[in-house]
Amino acid sequence: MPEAAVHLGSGKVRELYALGDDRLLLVASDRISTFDVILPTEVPDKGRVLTGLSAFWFARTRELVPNHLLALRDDGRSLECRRLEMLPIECVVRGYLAGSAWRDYERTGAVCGHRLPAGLREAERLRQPIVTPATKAESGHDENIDAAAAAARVGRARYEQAEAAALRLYAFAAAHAEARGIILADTKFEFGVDGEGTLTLGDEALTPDSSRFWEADAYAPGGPQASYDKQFVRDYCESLGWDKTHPGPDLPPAVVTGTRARYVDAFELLTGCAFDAYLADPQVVLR
Ligand code: Q0N
Repeated sequence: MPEAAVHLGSGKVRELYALGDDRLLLVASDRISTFDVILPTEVPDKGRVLTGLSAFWFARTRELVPNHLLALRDDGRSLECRRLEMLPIECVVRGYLAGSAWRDYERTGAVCGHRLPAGLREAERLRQPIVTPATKAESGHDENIDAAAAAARVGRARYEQAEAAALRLYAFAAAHAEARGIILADTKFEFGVDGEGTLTLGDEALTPDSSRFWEADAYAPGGPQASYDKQFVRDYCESLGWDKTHPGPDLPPAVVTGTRARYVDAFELLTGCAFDAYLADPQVVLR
């Protein structure tokens, strides 16, 4: 008899279940957040797009960095994973100066201890990608920390190993995306350690919820960039003058349809698979 999945917790858009003692099930919903608020309207198939993308990247980077993926379920939105001991840090890799990194740079000229050249503009490409660790806040916002603070949390050798793994993953994925017209501006990785002590990539990876994707053709440094996936939602919310506190606004059908189409576009460009083919048989992204 198959063992029951025991619900362990909810993220903003994902659910986590235990499958026995040593496996987990990560289930991605169709919920969408903007300005850190979950909206009342879902985007159909968003969870399948994110799960398919994660599975695609896990399959293609397993020789670069071991990861927790065991199986992609046929519902297209659930990943069976190896249970790890997660490190209490996030590793963000940034190839471009956006978000909190831009704000920190403007204020201090540095990001998480990386001193950057003077005169950079918002969204400018960095000469070398940097790793900017952060603490995982239980509630509220993650806090940027420097490499020394990250090393104090996980040990210096482990941090250096995670930093190097994160840079390898970013270099591979950013080159793949750039060749397909998408800029991978930055992305967040979460690593754990398996029973043998091997550093292992966990969580979701290289999805629009854990990354900034920009359309290469529209890239114009010197200000904020349109988000490949969520820009219709942000523009609509801004047009309402909503104060960005809970609860967020309902989305009109045209915004939902347009946003779903953007997620599907990103999926098809990055994986090279038709999304209909993924719905018919999710395993297509693993081949
Ligand atoms: C784990 N989180 C934070 C689901 C993801 N392979 C693993 N082994 C042990 N623990 C975890 C994983 C993974 N992945 C990761 N929590 C537990 C991210 N969550 C947030 C909620 O949705």
